[in-house]
Amino acid sequence: MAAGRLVEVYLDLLSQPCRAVLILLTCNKIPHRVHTVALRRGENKTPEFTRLNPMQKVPVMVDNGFVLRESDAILKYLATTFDVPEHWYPRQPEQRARVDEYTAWHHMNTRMKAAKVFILEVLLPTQFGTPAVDEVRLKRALSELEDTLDKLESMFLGRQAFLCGDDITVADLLAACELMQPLGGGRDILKDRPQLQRWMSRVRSAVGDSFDEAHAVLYGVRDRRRARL
Ligand SMILES: N[C@@H](CCC(=O)N[C@@H](CS)C(=O)NCC(=O)O)C(=O)O
Repeated sequence: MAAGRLVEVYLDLLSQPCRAVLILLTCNKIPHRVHTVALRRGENKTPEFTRLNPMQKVPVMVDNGFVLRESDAILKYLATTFDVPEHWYPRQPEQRARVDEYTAWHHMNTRMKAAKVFILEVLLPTQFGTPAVDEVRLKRALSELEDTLDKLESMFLGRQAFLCGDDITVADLLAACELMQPLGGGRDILKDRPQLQRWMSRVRSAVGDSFDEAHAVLYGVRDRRRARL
C-alpha cells in the first residue's frame, strides 16, 4: 500500500451499494474520505459529478487519479489493492469464482427486487407528495422478492455461514445492504426467514459498528416514517 494513500469516495448513504463500499472501507480501516452526493438534491447531476460518472450514479471511487464506478468493481478493487484479510475476495480461483457468480447474479435479482419494494413504498410516494402506495405493483414486487429470497437461501446460502462460503466476502456486503433497504419503509423482509436472519446477524457481527454507522441514514428514514403514521 502506497504511503499516505487516501481513497476518495462519492456516496449517498441512502444508496445500498454506497453503504456496502463504506462498510468495507471502515471495517478494514482503509484510509478514505467521503464526499456526500445527495441524490435527493440532484447533486449527482452537477457538471463536476457528471465528469466523474457520466451515468450520474453513486458510488464512485477515486484512488490517486484512478476513477472507478460500479460498487462491485470498487469493492473488488479495494479488497485486492489494500492489505485486507483475504476472505473478502479470496484469491483461490474456485472461491473467487463463487463470489463473482453471486455478484453477477446480484444486480438483476437481490438488488433489483429489494430496491423495487423500497421505491414503491418510500421513493415514489415521497416524490409525488402523496402517501398512496400502488398496492397492486407492491404485491407483485413482494412476490418477486420472495422468489429471490428463496434463491438466496437455496442457491447461495445453503448450509454455509455466508453466501459464498465459510467466511464473509464482498458478496455478503452487497446482499445485506440491499436486503436492509425495505426497512426504510418499515418493512422487515427477513422476518419470516430464520436462515437469512441468522446470516444477517453473522454479517453484522463480522463488520461490527460499521454496519449500523452505514445504515444510520436509513434508520432515520424508517423512524421519521414511523413517527408520521
Ligand atoms: N450498478 C451500480 C448502481 C448504482 C446506482 O444505481 N446508484 C443509484 C443509487 S442506489 C444512483 O446513484 N441513482 C441516481 C440516479 O439514477 O439518478 C452500482 O452497483 O454501483
